[in-house]
Amino acid sequence: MEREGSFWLPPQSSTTAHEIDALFYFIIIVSVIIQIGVTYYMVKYAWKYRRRSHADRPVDVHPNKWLEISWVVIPSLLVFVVFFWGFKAFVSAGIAPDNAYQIHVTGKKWLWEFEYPNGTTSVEDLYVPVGEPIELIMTSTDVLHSFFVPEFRVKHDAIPNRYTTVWFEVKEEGTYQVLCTEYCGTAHSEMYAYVHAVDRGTFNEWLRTGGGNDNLPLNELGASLYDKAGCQTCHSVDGVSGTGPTWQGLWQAARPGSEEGVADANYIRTSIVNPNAYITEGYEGIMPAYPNLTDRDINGLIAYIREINGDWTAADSAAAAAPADSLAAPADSLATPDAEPAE
Ligand code: HEC
Ligand SMILES: [Cu+2]
Repeated sequence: MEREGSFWLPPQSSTTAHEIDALFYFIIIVSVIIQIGVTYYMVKYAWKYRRRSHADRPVDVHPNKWLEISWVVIPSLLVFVVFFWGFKAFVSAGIAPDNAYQIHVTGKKWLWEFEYPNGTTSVEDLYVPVGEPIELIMTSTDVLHSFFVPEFRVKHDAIPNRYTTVWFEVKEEGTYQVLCTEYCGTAHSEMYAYVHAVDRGTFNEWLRTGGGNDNLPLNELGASLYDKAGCQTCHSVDGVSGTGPTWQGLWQAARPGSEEGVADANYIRTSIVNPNAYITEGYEGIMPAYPNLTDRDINGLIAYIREINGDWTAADSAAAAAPADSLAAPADSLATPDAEPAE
């Protein structure tokens, strides 16, 4: 699985990358040749016709017809070549094959969310089968973002209230970085994700298990969501406050205005499903809502917050690891799946 880039460009990991690169190199090489030629004659004539004495007079210049025709015709031809070649590459990179597998992509401040045809969702991890065309149907919930995978030579804006599409076919299994290339605010530079190109079997299994999270104990599910759902861009677990408050010391901390006056399971649940219900003192209400998190996901996040605050024991893990229908482990402290958040 060798992936080599060139001096300028990362490896060509999608089936259309070579077309874009060939055009890029063509333009670079032609430009360099023209640049050298122009600079050479510029310097040469600047020297040759430099001012030598006050008495100098310009000489008559007789235009050379063929020379003049050539520097009109050759550059024009080059422009046409670049146009038609570029147009062809643009069209083939822009129009997905009919059999492409479609995945919905949502950009939001500041994470990428992916939704698969069977309802599985994931954040920051885009799993795709290798060797099959994948079409992304993209939009944004807030501002302009831009989905960029350098190794695929794929880059396209995700725009609010509108769908845009890109497609690619990954050539080799592996993990490829996604960046946001539209300056979109505070955590723009951290708005990345990964494309995991895996074989069909692994992909099907990943899809079937809802992103591989179905059989994790709640606290581990929470830990994985902390990363995957993008909570870590704003919340630390080590006491450092970021865009949002740290989760260290959160469990059972005083939260005046909430139902019980402390950060319990209900408070945390409400903070996630309806971020503006309570605004933590000293912070702005900029946390996005997470409509795609399931009840089990939320229970997992609560379990994880309890764990990092030393309130999660092995017994809780055992109870939580039990079959999915005995979900909400200790009934008194974990939100039950159908409990409505207190408003
Ligand atoms: C864009 C930044 C951002 C992201 C991403 C984010 N949050 Fe928040 N979160 C905040 C801010 C800011 C606050 C404080 C203001 C408020 O209460 O809405 C907050 C508050 C909270 C609180 C209450 C904390 C307290 O000390 O009272 C919880 C719980 C919480 N977030 C959970 C989550 C979870 C779980 C995720 C991931 C699924 C998440 N947040 C993702 C910004 C974010
Ligand atoms: Cu962005």
